[in-house]
Amino acid sequence: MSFRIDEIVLRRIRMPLVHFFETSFGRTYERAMVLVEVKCGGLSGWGEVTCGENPFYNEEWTDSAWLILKDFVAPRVLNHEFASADEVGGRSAHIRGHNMARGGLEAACWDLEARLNDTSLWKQIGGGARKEIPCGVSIGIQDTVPQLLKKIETEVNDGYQRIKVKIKPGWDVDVIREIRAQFPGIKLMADANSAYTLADIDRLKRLDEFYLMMIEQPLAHDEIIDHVQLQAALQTPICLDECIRSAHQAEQAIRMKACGIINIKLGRVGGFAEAKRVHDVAMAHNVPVWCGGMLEAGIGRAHNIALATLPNFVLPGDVSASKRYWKQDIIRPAVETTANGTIITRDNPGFGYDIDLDFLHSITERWETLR
Ligand code: OSB
Ligand code: MG
Repeated sequence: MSFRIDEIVLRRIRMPLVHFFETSFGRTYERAMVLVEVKCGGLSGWGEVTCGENPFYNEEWTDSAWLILKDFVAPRVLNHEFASADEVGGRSAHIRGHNMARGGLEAACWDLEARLNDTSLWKQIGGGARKEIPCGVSIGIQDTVPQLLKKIETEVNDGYQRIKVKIKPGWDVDVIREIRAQFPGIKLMADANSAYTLADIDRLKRLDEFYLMMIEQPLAHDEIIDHVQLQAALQTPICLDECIRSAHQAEQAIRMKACGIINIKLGRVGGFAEAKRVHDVAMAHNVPVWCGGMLEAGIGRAHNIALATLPNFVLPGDVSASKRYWKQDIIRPAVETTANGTIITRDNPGFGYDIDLDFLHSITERWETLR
């Protein structure tokens, strides 16, 4: 259904994590996020900008996203007639980078369009290949190996279908060996967030011994070609995360054999339209995909659930229960998993959950209405 955005509300919220999250690029204790509300007539669509608080995962951070949206994206989309949400990304495609800021607004428009059609977001994007999403967890670097083993045990007992651990030089081969000794049968993978170079090729080859499902983004965030060389030397499939910001890059990486698996993050590729194109390219080449996470609050989490109903999301993703991240989430009910490590999709309009507006107000530090 066509629509015109007459108002955009940006909100900056702050939420402490129940446990710090550490990757090769740093430790996060608290998230600061921008929420995007797009209004049309009496209805609102909601999106969440998924970037970090600092430009270490990619070039974006919370406050850059605010400025990009306010100064460069909002003026291009306000009062513009859209035939469908599919067209929204194109209005800001001339912006270099900043996909997560652009994607937060784009995703809000898909939610709005679903609500205008009185349908669920997963139907609106053409998903629905499964009613239950297979879930994995991403476990950060811990202070000690016993602490990590304890966390893995908790998540395995909760039913999660695969365990991902973060690695970096000095927290890799020996740690994975200890995990495998205690959990020989679990589906296990490692995510390096670009912490290695080709000079580490021998060290990375030692990981082959532990039959990991995949190793995620071992080399530089913008380096597809080096991954080709590494993949040729490894038995373990490489999964690209940071490197894949568009369907074009996905096609190149697959054609060059830089990876065997792709992690799709809604924000990293600039929204649902491009995420679907990445999904389609991978599927056409028999490359499985899974849904990545960025420590999302409820709105981003619900969007990821919708995305993961597309047919080629055949591997467990980093989409897990709200309570692993938050004492209280901004949506009701909170996202929960089944004993089998799945999330059951909801049929309610839009992203399918209610926003706890009172709680949202209490954690909003700044808001601005754009017309
Ligand atoms: O590389 O997948 C990543 C979190 C922040 C930044 C990058 C990544 C991650 C995660 C966490 O792995 C996934 C999640 O639980 O949301
Ligand atoms: Mg990753």
